[in-house]
Amino acid sequence: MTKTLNVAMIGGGFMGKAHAMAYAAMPMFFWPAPAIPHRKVVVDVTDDLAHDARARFGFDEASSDWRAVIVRDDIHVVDICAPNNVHAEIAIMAAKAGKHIICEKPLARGAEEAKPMLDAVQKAGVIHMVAFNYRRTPAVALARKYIEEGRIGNVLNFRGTYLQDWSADPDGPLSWRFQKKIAGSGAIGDIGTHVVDLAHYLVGPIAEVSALTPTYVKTRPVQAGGVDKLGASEKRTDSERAPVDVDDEVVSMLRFENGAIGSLEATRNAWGRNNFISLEIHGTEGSILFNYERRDELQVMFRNDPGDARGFRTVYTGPTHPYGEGLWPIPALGIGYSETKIIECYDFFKAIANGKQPSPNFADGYACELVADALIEAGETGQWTKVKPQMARDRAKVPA
Ligand code: SOE
Repeated sequence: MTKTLNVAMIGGGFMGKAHAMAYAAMPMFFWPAPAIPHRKVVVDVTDDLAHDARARFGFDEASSDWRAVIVRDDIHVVDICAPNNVHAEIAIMAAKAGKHIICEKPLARGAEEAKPMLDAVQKAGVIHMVAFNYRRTPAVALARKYIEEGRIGNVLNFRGTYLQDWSADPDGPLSWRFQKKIAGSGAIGDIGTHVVDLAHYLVGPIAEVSALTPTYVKTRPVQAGGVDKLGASEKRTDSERAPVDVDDEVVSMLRFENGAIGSLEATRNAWGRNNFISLEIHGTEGSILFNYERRDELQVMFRNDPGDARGFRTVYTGPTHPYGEGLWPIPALGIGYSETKIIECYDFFKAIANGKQPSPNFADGYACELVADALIEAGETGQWTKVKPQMARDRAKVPA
């Protein structure tokens, strides 16, 4: 019989919504499910918020005391959907209590904080995952399949961008995402690490970076309460302003360990861009393009295509592509953000059922933190900066 695993979810905001929905929907898509997630306890910062989240997201219980919840014998999985500054404390305590852990990205506020998290999960022998969901878009998984099969030859160049505009308005509130002590960094950690994860997934480890990391909006209106408010819809012109101490944008050149080169750009200040994750990968035998705003589609061009049909063509992902067995029966019915989270949940529960680490796990999350640290340093010094070499060693310790 399929096993049921009780989940304690810490954080009932935007990400809590995405994860709760995935717990409910995963067995509906992937059946037989590797294990059934049971929404047992949701934790938020106040009892009121926790009770709201329980009613809305379908959990049995609500709590405002995560420490008491994560050590309970009836909890099997701890899901960290809280801001970055509490990831480490929760993950380390959950690992010591022997719980499997899924943690929202970025793993931590930097490599120094991520390393003890990695050590704790490895010591405890629990299953761990970092929620870099975009690699779970079927078209991105298809890009990886093509690359692994050698369909575009050796990768020469990777171009990755993540552009949004929710922070372009200077009167948008000073959410925790603009505060170094909570977030660790700005666009680099919040969305740049998604691109770093995609670069690692599709090309391989990044060895060295350059970076420009400006802060355009130096102060923002102080926000009432700790709730994560994104965007101009929440703008305030009447409240006191406080400093922003993180980057608004990163523009970087990359050198990969395997000799490929590339570039990475991330900003939340690009008017007109909503969730524009674009990838362009050139190899010796072809090229691949992906744009998350058209996420059912992968554009491909192979060198050996007939001369009179040269050019990019569009492959619509569907049942014959990665994860197609569980998703929709006809291509182009529509893959959304929700589907990426459902697939993430499926892979995580499969990893628990099989006792085999998924990817990206905490070692991969730590590797992204090492790159994020290098981007910050390169932005400060103006110098090409090597990614700290622990990366290769620690990645090697964890089974793929
Ligand atoms: C805000 O930039 C944000 O919510 C990110 O934190 C998420 O990782 C991204 O998927 C959507 O935008």
